[in-house]
Amino acid sequence: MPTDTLAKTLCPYCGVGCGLEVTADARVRGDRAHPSTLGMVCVKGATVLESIGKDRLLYPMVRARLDEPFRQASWEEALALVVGRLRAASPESLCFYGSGQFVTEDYYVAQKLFKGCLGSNHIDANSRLCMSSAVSGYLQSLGSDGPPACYDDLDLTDCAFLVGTNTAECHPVLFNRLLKHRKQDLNSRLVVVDPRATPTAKAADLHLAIRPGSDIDLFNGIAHLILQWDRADQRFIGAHTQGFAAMAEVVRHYPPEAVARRCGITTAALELAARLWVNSARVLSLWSMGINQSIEGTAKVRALINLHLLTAQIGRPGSGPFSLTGQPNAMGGREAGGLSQLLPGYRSVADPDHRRQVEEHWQLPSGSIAARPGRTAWEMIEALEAGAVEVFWIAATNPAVSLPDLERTKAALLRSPFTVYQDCYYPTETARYAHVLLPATQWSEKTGTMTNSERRVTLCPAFHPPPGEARDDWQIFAEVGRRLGFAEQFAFADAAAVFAEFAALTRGRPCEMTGISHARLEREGPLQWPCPAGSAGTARLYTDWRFATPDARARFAACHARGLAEPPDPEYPFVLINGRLYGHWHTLTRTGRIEKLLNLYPEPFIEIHPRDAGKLGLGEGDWVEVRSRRGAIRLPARLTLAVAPGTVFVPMHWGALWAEAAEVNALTHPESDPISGQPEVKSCAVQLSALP
Ligand SMILES: Nc1nc2c(c(=O)[nH]1)N[C@H]1C(S)=C(S)[C@@H](COP(=O)(O)OP(=O)(O)OC[C@H]3O[C@@H](n4cnc5c(=O)[nH]c(N)nc54)[C@H](O)[C@@H]3O)O[C@H]1N2
Ligand SMILES: Nc1nc2c(c(=O)[nH]1)N[C@H]1C(S)=C(S)[C@@H](COP(=O)(O)OP(=O)(O)OC[C@H]3O[C@@H](n4cnc5c(=O)[nH]c(N)nc54)[C@H](O)[C@@H]3O)O[C@H]1N2
Ligand code: SF4
Ligand SMILES: [Mo]
Repeated sequence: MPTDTLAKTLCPYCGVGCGLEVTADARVRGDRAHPSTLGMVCVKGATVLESIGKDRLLYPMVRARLDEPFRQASWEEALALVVGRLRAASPESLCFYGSGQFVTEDYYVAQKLFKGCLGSNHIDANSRLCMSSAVSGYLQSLGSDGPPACYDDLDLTDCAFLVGTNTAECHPVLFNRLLKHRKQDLNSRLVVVDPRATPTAKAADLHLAIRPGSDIDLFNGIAHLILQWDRADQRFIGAHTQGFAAMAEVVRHYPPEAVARRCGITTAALELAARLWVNSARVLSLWSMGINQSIEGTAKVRALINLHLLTAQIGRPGSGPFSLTGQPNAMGGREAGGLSQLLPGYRSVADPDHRRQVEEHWQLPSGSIAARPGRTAWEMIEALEAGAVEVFWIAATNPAVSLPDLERTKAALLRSPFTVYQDCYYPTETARYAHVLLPATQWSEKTGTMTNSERRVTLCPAFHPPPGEARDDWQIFAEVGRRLGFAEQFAFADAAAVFAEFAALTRGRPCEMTGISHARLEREGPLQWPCPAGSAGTARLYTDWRFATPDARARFAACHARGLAEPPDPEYPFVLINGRLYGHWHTLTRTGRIEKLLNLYPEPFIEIHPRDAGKLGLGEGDWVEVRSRRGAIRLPARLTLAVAPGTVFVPMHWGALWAEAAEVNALTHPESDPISGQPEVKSCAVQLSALP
């Protein structure tokens, strides 16, 4: 370690998971020794320290009613209040909503408390809005969750196929790595599938600007051509897959002309994409929210994996399906069982053997864990509406900005008889809906592990003292557990002990981490799972083409395209899509407090095609009212060819604290994928009108 280094850690923003070094004089630089990112960082990682000390929630606060002001309380008083409410409530009436910004230790202790000790599976996370469709897509197609590829594959691929990901802005370090590879290997190609000409799309060899929601048409159309050209790998298909015939029957109905028409692209572009796929020795597909956030997100993921299975583009260097994880530790969340249908170690609550294994590990009586998957994030909102919730505990997420249909969401939050909100900052939009605020430490103040998109686990040590009376999230859950009478279950000495107990529960599972401990991570640096004891970690999954299904065969999916849940119509003629900007993070709790980043992006806006703007009489900078069936917002117009006529784009970042009437989720709807439970927050139908 360089002598001026105070700590080595991981960037707490996106799922790239860049290794960082923090210096004694509070500078941040890339950690060249971190195997995932070799010293690279983007502007968010480089400036993260500037947000850590600002506007912190320093002590617990309580109030009896939402229309009263908060008053400062001691931890003793706040915890007694929370524990009393938990004791009085039935498991069915408890809901916990957490986050991919927890460390794995937070996640694990929360699962133990809720699913184990309190007997409630109603514990979900914002990953439901994020990676949930990738989880179910991997599970159904490959037999288990877990991205099969690794970052080295970015340097080895002949064709990177980027779908519904604005990698240049959202996973910038990986994008730069792809660009560097393309410079060095002049034969490698970059294909981008995105309705909007994002900075990612602008760098592509081929940009397919498909209509929002037409991804399955595209994937099935490519599969159709692969079969028509007789370019499927029949040996691989025969030996390692199931379900080929049913898939082939479906894609028969996706001839190029019809597909091109539905996607709004030319047949030539479609054929070129298919040719690039079949003529490249190694194809790597990367995807993110343009795929997952959809009522058919699971099917989108699976239709994309179909292409890999058709051509044996998996389990080999430079190839494979590769979901780009959103949050820094959404991966760790999945490992620790952080969705309402999961248990730690990639187990599911619906499986009696899995429940028994976890109950034994937790030393809880058989039957402690409920057999039914709990509520998803949106189902918790519906439960609030139905008056079925006694305690709603929210931590490390800001649902009063990030959940869909905000008017409904906020009305539901107002109905909660008792909401606990555990965050680092104050104010946030969600604090308005809380009865109890619990101050949490954040990155740099607590020790824990995070897993990045390539399954690599990094230790993030505490190197700042906690501000005020803030406590680590897992410590708060453990203290509540002890007060509820589970002294033995929550007797952890430190975060390393939490990790050790969790890792032991992954033995023999796809995400095995029994070879990983805090001590080893500190000594040897980050490690990639599966990593059984004695292992040096694993770069790629399925290299022997044995998949995680009972018969070791991967599954083709036979799925027709459904399209958008809310397509445009004469009354709401525009499709609104939304997403992220390079310098901002989600609901601005950190980046809104960093001057440099605010100056880069001072205010929200709406992108409109000049032809649409002309029809509406709008010029650059003119104010527009954007209205959906659920709400309306007001934004200045940006005229650009980046969106097609009929489509508009709005960034997701600005909540009520940061701009007036600019919340994109005032417009979105909660229609969700029936398999993954992931809402289609990516798009909805809107009407536009010029404001005076
Ligand atoms: N700068 C920055 N980086 C981040 C984050 C951040 O807040 N700021 N957040 C992190 C998190 S949690 C996440 S989940 C990721 C998200 O990373 P991305 O998914 O890359 O980000 P988004 O901008 O939400 O959406 C990606 C793209 O989907 C496109 N899209 C919309 N509809 C469709 C469609 O029907 N089909 C296709 N193919 N594309 C469509 C949009 O035009 C957009 O360009 O970013 C992570 N990284
Ligand atoms: N329309 C639309 N809506 C979306 C999306 C979209 O693309 N479009 N994307 C969705 C996706 S992919 C995501 S991931 C969500 C993100 O949405 P949110 O999860 O609401 O976003 P954040 O602003 O990251 O909120 C994280 C909160 O956790 C706090 N925090 C940070 N670290 C810690 C910690 O260690 N402990 C505790 N207790 N608190 C901490 C921060 O202060 C902040 O308040 O938004 C979703 N909503
Ligand atoms: S690419 Fe992601 S992980 Fe890396 S520095 Fe930027 S925000 Fe942090
Ligand atoms: Mo996300």
